[in-house]
Amino acid sequence: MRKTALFLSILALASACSDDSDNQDLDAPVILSATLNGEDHDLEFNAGDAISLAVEASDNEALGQIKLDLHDVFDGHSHGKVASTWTLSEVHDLSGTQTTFTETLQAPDPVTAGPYHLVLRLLDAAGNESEFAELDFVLRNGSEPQISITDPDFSQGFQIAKGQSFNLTGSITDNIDLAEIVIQVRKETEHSHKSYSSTIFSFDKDLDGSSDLSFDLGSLSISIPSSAEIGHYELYFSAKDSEGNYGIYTAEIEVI
Ligand SMILES: [Ca+2]
Ligand SMILES: [Ca+2]
Repeated sequence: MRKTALFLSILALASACSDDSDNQDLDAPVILSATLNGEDHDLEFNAGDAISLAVEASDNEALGQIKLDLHDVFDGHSHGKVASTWTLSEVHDLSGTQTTFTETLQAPDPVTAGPYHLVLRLLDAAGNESEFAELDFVLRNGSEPQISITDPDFSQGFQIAKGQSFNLTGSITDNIDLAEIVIQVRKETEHSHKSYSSTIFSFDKDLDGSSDLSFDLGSLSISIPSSAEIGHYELYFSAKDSEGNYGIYTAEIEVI
């Protein structure tokens, strides 16, 4: 009698174990690297470019799909007419546990110039989703506003103490008409998908009328609040023309 009960419970255990081994894969796949033309930062492309995407994908059991989502990251202000922007949404099947997905992305021409964003996600065969990877790039079409900063010289590395201010000298020009400029000093967090944890300086100016062919920065003063956290920040400077093109200038600032 006892033996039978033990035998039954061993059977039950064996059956539970076998259920466990049939259980779905619970580990999400991982994007090991993602590049456009072999690079993953400071990316700039032109309208009409053929751009090579390469994504190294890995999963513990079996890869399922890769999802590509490309869209503009314009600031959403509605004035100025909005021409066609580059969007792309694709899903491709993957297999195996380790692969490098490659595809040539064809930038449209004509296309609105400005900042764009390619977001990548993986699914494994069991449906687990990876963390996303993002590739930010600036697309040019030749008629976007041109931003020229003559002082300070950011190429040498620029430090500023919190509580201090510095002057930005330079000019912005456009072939037809400038509509708006935005200047920010901000800190980007990891996985920041369009959000910035801390913007410590913000300047926004609308430029209306066809006379605004050029805008002289003169000496625009940028103040770093004394409450700012020390660390690396991005100076983000965007100028929008009346056709909706954005010219983008970025530089690194170290707040000490
Ligand atoms: Ca998995
Ligand atoms: Ca223009």
